[in-house]
Amino acid sequence: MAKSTFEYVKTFEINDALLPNTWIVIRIDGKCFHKFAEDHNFSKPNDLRALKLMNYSAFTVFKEFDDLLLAFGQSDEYSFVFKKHSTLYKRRASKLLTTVNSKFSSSYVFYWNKYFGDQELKYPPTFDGRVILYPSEENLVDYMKWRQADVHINNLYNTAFWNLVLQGKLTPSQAEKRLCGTVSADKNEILFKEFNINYNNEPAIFRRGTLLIRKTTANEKLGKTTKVIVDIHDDMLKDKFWKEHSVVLLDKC
Ligand code: DGT
Ligand code: MG
Ligand code: MG
Ligand code: MG
Ligand code: MG
Repeated sequence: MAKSTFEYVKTFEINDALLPNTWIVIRIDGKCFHKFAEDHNFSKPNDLRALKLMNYSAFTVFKEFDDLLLAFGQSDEYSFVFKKHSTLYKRRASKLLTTVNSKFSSSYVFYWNKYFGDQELKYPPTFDGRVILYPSEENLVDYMKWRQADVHINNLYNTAFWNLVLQGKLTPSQAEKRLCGTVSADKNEILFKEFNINYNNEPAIFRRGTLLIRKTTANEKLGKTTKVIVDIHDDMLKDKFWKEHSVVLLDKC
């Protein structure tokens, strides 16, 4: 077909192909989820329905793209890591980011009722997104550790804070003052001494977030191996974890 005289406008499009040979991380995060959580009666400090909906939405994304190595979620955010040699969408940043975000966001709405039952979804949620490239294994592992350390810091604080408010009957500002300047050990002690809570016994999904990976399992009936997506809540801050999982997680196979 002959080109139209208008077609030159296509040359205005920017080439946003990402650097080859680097791990592509896409992180999405709920917009104003402080308010969204209030508006939808999320329980405090953690709402299991909300976490499970995030995980299922991420699973929906993970299932769609074989080039996804792993995904990690906590609170209102999810990180998706593509294999370093992925050529999906010619590594175009906007195409990757918008497709992942769109699939995740629509899944969050589509599966809302599956997890929230009678709790009405009052308005469409928004997620922002960004793309980050990591050139070395060390950088990628540190990224994962950074996000998991964030879960730990926030969850320990929030668990102490909401126990002080809900069980301890402090006002939010009194609880804030009480926790001001405390280190992890202090918060653990408050939880243990005042509320009889051993923080280490809190559910791992709250303390560590959720990691989605592909696990190879032997299917004896079919006589072959199949890959299934599993969610785990392991401690990624320990180097042992990376030694055990490096083949799968860093795509060394
Ligand atoms: P942003 O991301 O800058 O638009 O603002 P936010 O408000 O989304 O802030 P962000 O992403 O730093 O923090 C996540 C918020 O989501 C946090 O303020 C509390 C809320 N949130 C997430 N998960 C839960 C939950 O399970 N229960 C409750 N009550 N709130 C949650
Ligand atoms: Mg934010
Ligand atoms: Mg947010
Ligand atoms: Mg967030
Ligand atoms: Mg099209």
